[in-house]
Amino acid sequence: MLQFRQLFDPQSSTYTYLLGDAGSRQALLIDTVFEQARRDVALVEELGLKLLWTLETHVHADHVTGAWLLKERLGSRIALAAASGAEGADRYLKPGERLEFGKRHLEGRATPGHTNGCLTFVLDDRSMAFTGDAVLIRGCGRTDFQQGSASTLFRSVREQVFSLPDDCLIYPAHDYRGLTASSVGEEKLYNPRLAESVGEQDFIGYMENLGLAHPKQMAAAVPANLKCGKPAVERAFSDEPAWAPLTYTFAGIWELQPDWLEEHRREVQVVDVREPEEYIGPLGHIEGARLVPLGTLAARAKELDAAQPIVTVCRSGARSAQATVLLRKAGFDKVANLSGGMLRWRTQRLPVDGGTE
Ligand SMILES: N[C@@H](CCC(=O)N[C@@H](CS)C(=O)NCC(=O)O)C(=O)O
Ligand SMILES: [Fe+2]
Repeated sequence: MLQFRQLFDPQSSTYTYLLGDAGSRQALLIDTVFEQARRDVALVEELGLKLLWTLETHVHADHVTGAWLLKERLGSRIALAAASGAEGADRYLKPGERLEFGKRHLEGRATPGHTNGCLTFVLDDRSMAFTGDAVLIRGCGRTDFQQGSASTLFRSVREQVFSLPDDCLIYPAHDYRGLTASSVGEEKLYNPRLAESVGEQDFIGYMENLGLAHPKQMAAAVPANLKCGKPAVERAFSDEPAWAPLTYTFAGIWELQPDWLEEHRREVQVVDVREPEEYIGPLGHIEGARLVPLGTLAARAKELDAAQPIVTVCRSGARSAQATVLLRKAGFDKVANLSGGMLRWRTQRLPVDGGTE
C-alpha cells in the first residue's frame, strides 16, 4: 500500500508530495520548501515513516528547497537530475533511473524545457506522475529563463508525459489557483497550451507571449537551490526555541514532555486551563499551577509574565493546545503545551497537589 500526502506552501504556491511504502515505512518527499521543513519533519515522524530521499523535480526559481534541512534533521539523502547542475546532492539521476522506497519505486523521466534538469517522477504502476513544472494543471512551466526552451518542453511533454496512460494522475509542482491534480487524458484534451490539437509553433507563440514577471525570490532561490538548499551559515532550524526541548506537531503546536516540566517547574509559569472543579478534582493539579480556565484566558492573558516561558496544561492536552494558540496571538512567544495533559502526568506518576490516588 502507498501512503500519499499532498502538502502546500502558500507563499510560493508549491506542492510537496510525501510517498511512503506502508510495509517497510520507507518514504520520500518530492519538492520540499525550506520554510516548511519543520512541518514535513512533524508529518514524517507522526506517520512513523523513515525518510530515505528528498527529490527535486528541478532547480526551482521561486522558493528554496528544504532538502538540506531535512537531511540535517532526518538523515535523508538528496537526489535530483545529473543535468540540474546542482552541487551537494547524494545522488545524480540519469534519465530513466529508478528510485526505490520499500517495495515501491519512482522512475525519473527527463522532461527538460522549463529547465535543463527537469525530471518527471512516475510511480511504478503508472498511476501517478509528478511533473514538476513541465506540466501544470491546464498550463506548464515558463520557458523564459534558466535554460528554458519552448520547443524542448513541447517534445518532453508529448513524448514523456502524454505517452503515459490517460488515467495516470498528474501532480504538478505548483498551482496558482488551488487546483490539486489532473490526469494525462484530461491534459491531452484540455491543456490550452499543450493539448494534442495544439501544434508546436502554436505552443512556441503562446510561450513567447506569457508576459510574466520574474519570480520574486528568484535572485536568492536559484543560487541556494544550486547548493540543494544549504544556507551560507550552516545552522539547521536556527529559529528553534531554546528554552526547552520542544517538539513541533503537524497540527502546528509546540509541545513539551512531562518529565522535563517536572524537573524545571520553577523556571516556567504553568497555566492550568481547566475549569475550577477539575483543578480541585480527582486528577489534582501541578504544584504552583495558576488556574486560568480556557474561556477566560484571552481576557486574563495580561496577568501572565511575558518574560517567563509558559506551559499550558489541561486534562488531556487538547484545550491546552488551543491555549497556546490564544497566547501566541496575544503576543507571548515562549509558550508550549504539556503533551498528554494531567492524564499522562498521572500515568507517569509525577507529583500533584490535591487529587486522589
Ligand atoms: N509570482 C510567482 C511567479 C511564479 C512563476 O513564475 N512560476 C514559474 C514556475 S518556477 C512558472 O513557470 N509559472 C508558469 C505560469 O505561471 O504559467 C512568484 O513570484 O513566485
Ligand atoms: Fe520552476
